[in-house]
Amino acid sequence: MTLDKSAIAALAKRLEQAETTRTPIIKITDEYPSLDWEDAYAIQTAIRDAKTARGVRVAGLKAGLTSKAKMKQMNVEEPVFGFLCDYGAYGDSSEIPMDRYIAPRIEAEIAFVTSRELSGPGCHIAEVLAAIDFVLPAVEVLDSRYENFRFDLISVVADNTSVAGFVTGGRPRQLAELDLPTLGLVVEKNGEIVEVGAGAAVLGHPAESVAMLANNLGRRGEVIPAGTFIMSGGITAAIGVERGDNVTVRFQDLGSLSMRFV
Ligand code: OOG
Ligand code: MG
Repeated sequence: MTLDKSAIAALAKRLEQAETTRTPIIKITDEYPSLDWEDAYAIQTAIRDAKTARGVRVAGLKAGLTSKAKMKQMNVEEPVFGFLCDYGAYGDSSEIPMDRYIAPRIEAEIAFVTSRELSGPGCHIAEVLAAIDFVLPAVEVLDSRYENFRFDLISVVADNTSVAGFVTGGRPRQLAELDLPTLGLVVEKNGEIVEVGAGAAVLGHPAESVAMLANNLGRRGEVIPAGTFIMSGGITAAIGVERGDNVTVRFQDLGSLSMRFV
């Protein structure tokens, strides 16, 4: 930890303002080159606390940069973790207003809802599998608060891992009915196939990223409560969207999700 409380609070405020005013900022490590992981998660937590104090509900948790495609796209090597907000939730066939975002991107993910608490350190995939209530398809809407998506891992963690929203619904299924590593999906933009992928893109098995999330939270004195909606990380590279774009993701066994950017 390199920053004191007031510096953490000031950076949290700067990032939240960038989100609410849709005005991108220079990545924070340009100003504070020695920021570490602890600083980054402390800033993210300060953003969460400011939001919940205003009545925002945390709608779930997420892992990111869990696939080789995403790590390569973002030029980073480690997963990151963040939280989802109630105001970012969209159902299937939603219209998503472009004016809420700076430069949104979308990516396809497998999501879970848990039926019991998961905690780290020491959480492993078998515990996660035992705690999955059901599996559902999801699309994450990302929007970096940094200019031109220029960021590093520390900056992106502080920016709540670029969370902007999420679309979910589709056909929820029991884990035992599915083979998650071979579960395929097709991403279409305006009727054209733009990405294809399978669950194994996420750390070999998407439940693996939930174990990593529990272990990351454990280091910060937090747990994944029972009943948590968790996005396990992008299977495909994120694709940019513009006003008028229609996106449909077809998931094997989990139905499909559609959205229109307006
Ligand atoms: C960082 C967030 C990555 C994922 O699923 O890989 C992420 C970004 O790409 O802006 O959510
Ligand atoms: Mg994601």
